Amino acid sequence: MSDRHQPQTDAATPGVPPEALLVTVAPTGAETTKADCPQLPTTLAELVTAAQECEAAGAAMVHVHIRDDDHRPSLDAQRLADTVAALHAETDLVVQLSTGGSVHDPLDQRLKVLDAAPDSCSLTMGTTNFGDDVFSNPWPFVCDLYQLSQERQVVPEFELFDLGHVAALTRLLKTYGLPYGGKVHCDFVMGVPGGMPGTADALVAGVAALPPEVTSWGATGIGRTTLAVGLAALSKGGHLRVGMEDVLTLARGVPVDNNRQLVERAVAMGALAQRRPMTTTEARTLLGTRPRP
Ligand code: KMH
Ligand code: ZN
Repeated sequence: MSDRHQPQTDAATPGVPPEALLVTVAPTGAETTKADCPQLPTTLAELVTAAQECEAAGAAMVHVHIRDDDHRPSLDAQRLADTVAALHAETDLVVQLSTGGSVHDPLDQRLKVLDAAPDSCSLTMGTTNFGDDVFSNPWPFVCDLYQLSQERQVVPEFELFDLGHVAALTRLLKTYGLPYGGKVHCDFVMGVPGGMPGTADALVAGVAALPPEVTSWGATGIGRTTLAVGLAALSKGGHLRVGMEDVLTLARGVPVDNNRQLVERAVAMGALAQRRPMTTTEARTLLGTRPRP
């Protein structure tokens, strides 16, 4: 079999051994309410505590959505800047701000997220039906956000909700070149109602279609697809994202109490696959982020 479409994994990144597993935690998200899930970390203090616990459990990156004083999703510039500063002060995690926001956030505000100078930002590669809503990512917006990330030296994590998003990533890299730092990391976000299913078959198809510029990839399965996607990602040599943004139960009828539980489970799954949690230093090398402030 030709390796033309084999993903280049961490083995290709000097300083990051192949057994190192990047565990990203997405502790909050934008779509679950505090009323529905009081244990969701929505205040800055709760977020920092969750991040510290997850770092101790083996996470190396945090994917961040913030909330306002009423626990509603927010893209407030000062809050975002304060959040990045607090996470840098209190943890060594790679801080990735969501530019996806909530399904209701306007595109111009989502571009301004980069003003908070995170290490990394999410960058979704196309519009997706998202349950009963639409997660809007028109091509011109994707291009604007990508070029802004290059200018601001923020490393994007390309979010792939569908196979078409992989083709869009190929087109983006061809048109605008490599991200700041020269590495290309993407994350398959699977099992969203409207996106690709959270199955091993879908992951295999997505990985096979990745452009050769990709240097690392991870996956997350929404809801009950979390285990199937996580196990499939490990068996394909990928990395893992977990967290209460993506799943709120540990098993049918068993609620997640905190994000640390999900990171611990990801680390345990990785251990079965003879992978060990990546250090934050290795994660910065893998992703090509700026040196820590
Ligand atoms: N809240 C979803 C509509 C991202 O963070 O970039 C989008 C999302 C993706 O969570
Ligand atoms: Zn998100």
